[in-house]
Amino acid sequence: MSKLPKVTVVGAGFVGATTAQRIVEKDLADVVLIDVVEGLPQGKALDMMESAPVEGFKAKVTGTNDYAETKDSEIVVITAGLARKPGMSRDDLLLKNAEIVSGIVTECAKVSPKAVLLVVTNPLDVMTYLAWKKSGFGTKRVLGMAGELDSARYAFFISEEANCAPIEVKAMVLGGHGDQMVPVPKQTTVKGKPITEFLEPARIEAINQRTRDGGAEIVRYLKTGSAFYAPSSATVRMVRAILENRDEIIPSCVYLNGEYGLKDVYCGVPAKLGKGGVKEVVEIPLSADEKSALHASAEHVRENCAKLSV
Ligand code: TXD
Repeated sequence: MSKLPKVTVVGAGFVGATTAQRIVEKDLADVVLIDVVEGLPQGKALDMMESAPVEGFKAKVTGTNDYAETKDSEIVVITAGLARKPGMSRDDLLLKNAEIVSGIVTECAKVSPKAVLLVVTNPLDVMTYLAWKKSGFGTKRVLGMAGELDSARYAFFISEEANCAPIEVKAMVLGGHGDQMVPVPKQTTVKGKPITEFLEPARIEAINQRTRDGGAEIVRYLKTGSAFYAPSSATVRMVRAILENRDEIIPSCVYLNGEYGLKDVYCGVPAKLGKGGVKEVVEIPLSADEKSALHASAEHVRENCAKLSV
């Protein structure tokens, strides 16, 4: 049997476990699923393995609470963290998740010094910046997942409006993963045709707003948790692009060093992903409004980063 690459998924909650499941079902890698809660990753991993005879995948998933087992991972996906609870401020979440992510990155960098870190935990852009700082890794090897999810949501809403298959839509959402994300209609097409050529501006703006509220719409339904099917799909697309050196251009949270006029901040823009993580930050033409919205979104990320002592 050929040897599969090794991917660690930290956090065996909804996003982490579903990410692990998608990776093994596609035979992309052997997965180590790790969590602080004893028994949780072990139980979920065993349950997934018991689906292998039915699903027919060959990849292995193992559950653990010990970072030694994550040694020499090619990619570490970080999904661990708290969701906001009643009475908690955003700053509480920021500080608590920063503590969790810091500890995880320190452990992972020790045992997998060559890994690519793919951050999923919220607040996404700030946690990605923190992971970069804590890891001591180069910027190309630390990135975050959000833009691909936001773009997938945008694409789905447009497919409903245009009455076409979701896969026929190519959508683009930039900026931080928050209320200030920036959908880019001119770069969003149905069967190659920009949506600006056949949808009314008011309809486009309504869909843009639904996209910005996409996460909240799911939370309103679920009440006790947030989205995980589409987030895990988006994460696994990035994992696959990196593992298979696909050079795919995927909206990703990456370090900006002058691109789009932004410096020393992590923010969502299209990036070419392949072996080693980010191969290139791709600059696409933006209108003046889109550019200033991107800057405002990045400024919000920067303000939150300043609240952390990194
Ligand atoms: O677009 C995006 N980036 C996102 C981000 C889309 C969806 C969800 N997004 C965020 O991912 C969400 O706001 C959370 O911050 C994370 C994880 O969401 P999930 O829905 O998976 O949360 P769960 O089900 O509560 O799982 C979190 C797990 C849980 O099992 C904890 O025990 C574990 O994280 N946890 C830890 N594992 C390892 N180490 C430490 N320190 C730790 N602390 C908690």
